[in-house]
Amino acid sequence: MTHTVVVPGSFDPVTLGHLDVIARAAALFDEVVVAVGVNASKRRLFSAEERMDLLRRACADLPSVRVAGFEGLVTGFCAEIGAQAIVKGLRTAQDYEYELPMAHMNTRLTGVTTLFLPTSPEHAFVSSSLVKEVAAFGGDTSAFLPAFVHEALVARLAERSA
Ligand code: COD
Repeated sequence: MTHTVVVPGSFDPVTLGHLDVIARAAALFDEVVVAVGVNASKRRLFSAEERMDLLRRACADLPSVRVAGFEGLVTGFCAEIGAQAIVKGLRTAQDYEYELPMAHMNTRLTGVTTLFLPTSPEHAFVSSSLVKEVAAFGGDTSAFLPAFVHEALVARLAERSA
């Protein structure tokens, strides 16, 4: 039996913290589908296509990882592709408190199980939103992102402020 897991997120943009979780999931399961939430009502810095493109480049050296977009509930996407589990990264106790009710709800909805992987300590404070905030005020975020994502972020923020 092939074990397929879904790593869902906004990935606006993908960080080294996300990639750490994706790579560790890839080492544990046959197939990892990185699922990018395409929620039209939410304002994002990067479009869904851009976020998926950056993720594909970032995961190019992980052959068992593929990137897809999903709309609606993550449970619906898992059922559609036959995934056995959802994998989430846990950075802090707040992440756990936020994620646990979602994990229970998702199991209640379709039976899908959520697995939590603790973040590597060096990435525990990294989030897309914090990285965007630091970059927007001119701080150096290159240590938290793949080089081409850092370039895309700096370019996008420059466009926005022009
Ligand atoms: N280290 C490790 N893990 C990290 C790091 C880091 N530095 N940064 C983020 N992560 C993990 C997060 O904990 C999360 O598990 C994942 O990476 C994605 O993070 P983000 O910030 O890109 O994505 P979110 O949290 O905005 O994604 C939200 C979803 C799209 C997954 C969620 O809203 C969702 O499932 N939406 C669909 C509707 C749905 O099904 N809702 C649930 C109802 S119960």
